[in-house]
Amino acid sequence: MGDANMRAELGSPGRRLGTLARHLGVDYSPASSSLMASHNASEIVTPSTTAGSYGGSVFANVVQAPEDPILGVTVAYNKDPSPVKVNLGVGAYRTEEGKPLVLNVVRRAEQLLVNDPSRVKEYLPITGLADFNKLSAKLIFGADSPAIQENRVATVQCLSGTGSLRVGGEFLARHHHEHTIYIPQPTWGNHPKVFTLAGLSVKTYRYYDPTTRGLNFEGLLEDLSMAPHGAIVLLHACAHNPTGVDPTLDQWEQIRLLIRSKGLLPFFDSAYQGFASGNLEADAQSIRMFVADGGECLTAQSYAKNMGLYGERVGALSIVCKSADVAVRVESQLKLVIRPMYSNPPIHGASIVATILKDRKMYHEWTIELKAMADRIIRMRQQLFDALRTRGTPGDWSHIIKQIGMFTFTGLNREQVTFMTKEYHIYMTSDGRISMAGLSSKTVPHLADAIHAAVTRIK
Ligand code: KET
Repeated sequence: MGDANMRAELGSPGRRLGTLARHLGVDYSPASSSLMASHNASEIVTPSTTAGSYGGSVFANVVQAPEDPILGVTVAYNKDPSPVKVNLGVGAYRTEEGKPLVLNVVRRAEQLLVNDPSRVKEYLPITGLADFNKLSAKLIFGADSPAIQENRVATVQCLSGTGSLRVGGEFLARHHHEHTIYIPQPTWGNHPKVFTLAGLSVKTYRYYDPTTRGLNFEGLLEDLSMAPHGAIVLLHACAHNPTGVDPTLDQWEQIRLLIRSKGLLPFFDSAYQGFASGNLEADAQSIRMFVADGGECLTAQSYAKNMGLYGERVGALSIVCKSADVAVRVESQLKLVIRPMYSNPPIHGASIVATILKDRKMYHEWTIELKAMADRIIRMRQQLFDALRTRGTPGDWSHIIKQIGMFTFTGLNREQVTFMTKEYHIYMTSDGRISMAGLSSKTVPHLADAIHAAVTRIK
């Protein structure tokens, strides 16, 4: 392929930056040397002039980028010397003692792996560990899924949920006729960045209604019904982040009918399977409804939360196709996306997952540990709700017990959050989201005091 063709195929970096800048509402012109950044767009796109003169660094004009809105909360937390500090920013599970948890079944799988002398450190294929891919598809689509039986699913191991979304986004930018992706408003903060840099054009659909603290179902249907034919729709499979608000099964069915009748392409982000209800099958229901109708969809799976494999970066992208021969060709193109990006994925985490998923006893043990994590989060919801009621904190806090998954979208505003961090050393994202998984019975009273003070002192 000639250089010009290659550029045309990939889309120029300038065009991608331009698209990202437009999406984020900044004035970017590749001809000029600076980017007039508003809010936080500069963190990813700011090109800067280089010093170029002898002695000075060629990077002298590189500007300091802001911290990530979610991972930056942990950076600030780590710098705080206070003994009462609590990190409710990142969605990472903690025990009642406030410690990170490695599941027993994960430890056991790792022991088996290190004790097996036949295991080597060779490169995996570009698509990753074959066993892992098959088992991941089964986990999300169901063991008896016709799509799997008919070999219509192309699955590739990727770098956790984020990497799966990015590879899927890049594949769509190259091979799908419609480059617009609709994401919910609000959504996980990394979604717009991942998809814009993948070469897609990001638009939003209404999702959350702050007045009811529930789903804006009318708005959602209206916005998706206006989307152009073929547009991609990003859906959170369960435990919507940050709102904790999921459609009911009836509402999912209506969303499915609309998506299929308009010829839209669903792209599921499944980062919390098992974390919403404690049940892996129930949390995959939305996706399975779409696969059951024989239509196409994409799914990005993460094992960060449900197996506690955060730093191992284990995930999978599955593309459900109409026929086996399409799936073979799709997989061949996914390899062309992955090879120049990171060549092939890491072996360790995927081997842990495959070991657990293929052994009936270990699988069972995992479901029990997973349920225990989900149940502890649900207990934290009840305890926080009770603590606010006891304090007579003004407002209706029932959404704390109604919302689903790792997070509570509290409704606290930016000033109240800043106050809680400054006065109570409670770290959370500025949109008022708290990670219930970071809370324990010991820290609930402290958080309730902070919320009470914030809402009574700051309107
Ligand atoms: N999708 C959603 C909806 C999501 O919340 C996360 C992570 C991911 C994908 C990516 O996870 P990965 O570790 O790449 O498998 N969310 C938490 C962590 C983060 O922001 O990276 C969070 O929202 O706190």
